[in-house]
Amino acid sequence: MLQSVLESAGIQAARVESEWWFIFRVTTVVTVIVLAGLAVAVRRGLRGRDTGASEQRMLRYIGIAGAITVVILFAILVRSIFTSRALASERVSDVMQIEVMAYQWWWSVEYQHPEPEQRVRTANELHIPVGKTVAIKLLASDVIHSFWVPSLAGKLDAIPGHEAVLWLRADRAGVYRGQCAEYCGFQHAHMAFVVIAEPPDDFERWIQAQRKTANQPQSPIEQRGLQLVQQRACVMCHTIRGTAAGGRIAPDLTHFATRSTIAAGTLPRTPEHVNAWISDPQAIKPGNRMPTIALAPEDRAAIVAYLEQLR
Ligand code: HEC
Ligand SMILES: [Cu+2]
Repeated sequence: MLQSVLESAGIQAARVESEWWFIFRVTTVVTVIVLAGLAVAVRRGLRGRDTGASEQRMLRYIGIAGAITVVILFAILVRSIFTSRALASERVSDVMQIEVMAYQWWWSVEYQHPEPEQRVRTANELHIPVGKTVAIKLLASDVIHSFWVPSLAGKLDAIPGHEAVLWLRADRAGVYRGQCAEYCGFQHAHMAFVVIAEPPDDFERWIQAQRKTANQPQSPIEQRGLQLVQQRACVMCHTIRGTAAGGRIAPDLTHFATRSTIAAGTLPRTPEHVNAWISDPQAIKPGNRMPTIALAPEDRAAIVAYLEQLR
């Protein structure tokens, strides 16, 4: 799993990386020259040798150094402007639209489609086809967050009441980790996500599967799990398409068991972790917006069995 500006896997990220290397090289050279100058001055000073320079010559040196500094800063500015323009030029007309809504402290992901029933909603995990430009429409429901997948694109703030768009393209298949990059409260550090870039065929298969309504539970324990989910408060916050659960303020669970983590990258999705989460979400991610709901252990086990077959 990649999460580094210096391991770019797409055209936008490659431009940011090349900008990073430019600034790094220039500032390294400047640092070396300044330190060398300092060393020379210190040696001369220790030997008690006068520089022999008149005040006028000193002023001239300072003037020259100042001018070089301005030129270097200007060069960095000009290059940054060209990088920004190049990033803007990657905007093509044939894009895939994904709406991402940031919540304290997780991400809701919705694949747009002209027909509402073809839209797909998931959480904390984006699948994208390799080589296709994706326009991510970024929204925030509460406070300011920032969407950042270092290997694929630069950061973009998600601001309540404001719609921002981030363009990215993955040129290599892989799993790229992202993270909220704007302090947004207590669990800001547990607000991660993954972007899975896969060949277009795999992506197509994935999205077709996600469009389906939730699997019908088969075994008695799974059926009991569904019953419990529909009777308890879960339905007020979570959606499971094809059931009575239609809440919109928590991660969509329709295909919950296809995801690799729970609670925005906090834990891998294993039955044990899901059980622990439902038993006491506040112990795992203190302050998060899911309340602890009292459930008998066998009821909890039934809910976990049901959730784990939501493939
Ligand atoms: C008041 C709203 C609310 C209720 C009620 C609620 N949840 Fe949640 N649930 C959330 C929120 C919000 C999250 C995301 C927390 C986070 O990651 O910060 C969540 C996360 C989860 C997750 C992890 C999902 C993922 O993909 O990360 C599972 C599983 C889950 N809830 C199951 C349940 C079950 C089962 C019930 C009923 C017993 C329930 N929830 C009741 C709000 C709620
Ligand atoms: Cu955040």
